[in-house]
Amino acid sequence: MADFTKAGMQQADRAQVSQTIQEASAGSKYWQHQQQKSEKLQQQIDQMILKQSTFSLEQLQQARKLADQAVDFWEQRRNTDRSFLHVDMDAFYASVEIRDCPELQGKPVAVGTHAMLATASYEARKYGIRSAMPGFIALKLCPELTIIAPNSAKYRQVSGDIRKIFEQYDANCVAYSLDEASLEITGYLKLHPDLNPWTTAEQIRKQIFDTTRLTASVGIACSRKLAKIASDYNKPNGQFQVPAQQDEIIRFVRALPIRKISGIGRVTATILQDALGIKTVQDMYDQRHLLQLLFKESSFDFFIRTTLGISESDDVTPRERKSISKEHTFRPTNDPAELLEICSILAQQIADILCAYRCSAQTIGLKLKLDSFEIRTRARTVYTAVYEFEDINRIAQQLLRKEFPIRLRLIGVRVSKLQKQRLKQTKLDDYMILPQQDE
Ligand code: DCP
Ligand code: MG
Repeated sequence: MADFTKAGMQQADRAQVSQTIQEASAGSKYWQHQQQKSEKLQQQIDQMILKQSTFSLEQLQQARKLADQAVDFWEQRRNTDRSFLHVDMDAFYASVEIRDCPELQGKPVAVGTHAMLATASYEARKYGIRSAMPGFIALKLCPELTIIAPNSAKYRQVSGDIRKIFEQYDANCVAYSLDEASLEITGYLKLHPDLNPWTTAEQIRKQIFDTTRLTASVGIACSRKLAKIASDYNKPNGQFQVPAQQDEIIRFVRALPIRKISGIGRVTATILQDALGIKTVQDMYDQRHLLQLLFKESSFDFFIRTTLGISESDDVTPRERKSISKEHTFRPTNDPAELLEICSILAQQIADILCAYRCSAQTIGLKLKLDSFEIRTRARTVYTAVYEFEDINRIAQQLLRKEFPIRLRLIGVRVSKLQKQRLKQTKLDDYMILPQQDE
């Protein structure tokens, strides 16, 4: 199902896009499996509805009291003194390609392959085309679409250039991918009293454009998470500020559909909506007593903080990441070339993230979902941590080749044992494989 909450997708004809995808995704096993999955989810929802009907008035009142105490607890810890910008390039790969080939200006353009698109220009999004969609389906939605093969080296060059700009504002800026970073500008603003968060965002966007001829969108807020959400508000080529005041923050978050909150995925959203009627963050706040009764403490706490727009922490040392993974679901195939291609696109995505994080990985793993839905994992640990696309791809493809012949519907690539340094791989390392434990 296409994700119409993505920027630029609002104009697409939903019914027609869904129909085209369904027709092209023929293969009843997929739908059968979706069906089973939703039956299980439905049971969970039914149980929750049943449980709700057993609560006494006293229990509900007590739960409301506890929920309000949690609200007070977090309100006392609210901090609106810090300023964050979340910068995200617009239709990144596609914009780079259009910049370098002006005939494409104003035309629907996607970057990727027959098997999978990495992204699409805003022009292409009007047709419902988006990242992770197979190129052949995109061409059905829009036959005049131009699909360009990814040029990773170019995107990294731009990523390095914008990174240098970000570091002028925050030496500890956090990059989440090649095109997206979070900056704390609290310190910068103290040194530049003539600027404010809004004008600083304008200045950064101008600097990015002058350096790269590309546009970016910026979210401005007093927490990283709010800034990220805000970065999507005036996309493309815009900026949006959540004022650093308690009432404004609450107004902003309460209006959001719960799916816009990072940490609330499809399953949680379905449960909240179907069992509790929660569609927006305001609904979540209104039902806080039920959330207190039905969910475990840590989830409840997360929901309460969400309704207040309060992050757990905005400090730079986020929980050290243990692994990075990317996966892709597709129409089942046993075509070795197609499987190797998908594997290689995922290896590229992982390499890009490692590049943004400036780290390397010692273990490279594969997750394979067979046509039968059986899941297999394979992994390999090498002596010297790797980070280049070529190295990750070679190891991932070796693992995949060993499984041939195989008919798959999903491939995932996962790297773990992350290291904070990047040492050049030597040829010798290929032969120095550490004893293997499948993770
Ligand atoms: N990307 C990818 N595969 C995905 C998602 C993204 O290869 N499933 C790549 C291509 C994108 C880049 O990462 O250009 C940045 O991802 P974004 O989610 O920021 O998407 P865009 O920058 O393309 O579009 P937007 O304007 O919505 O930010
Ligand atoms: Mg982007």
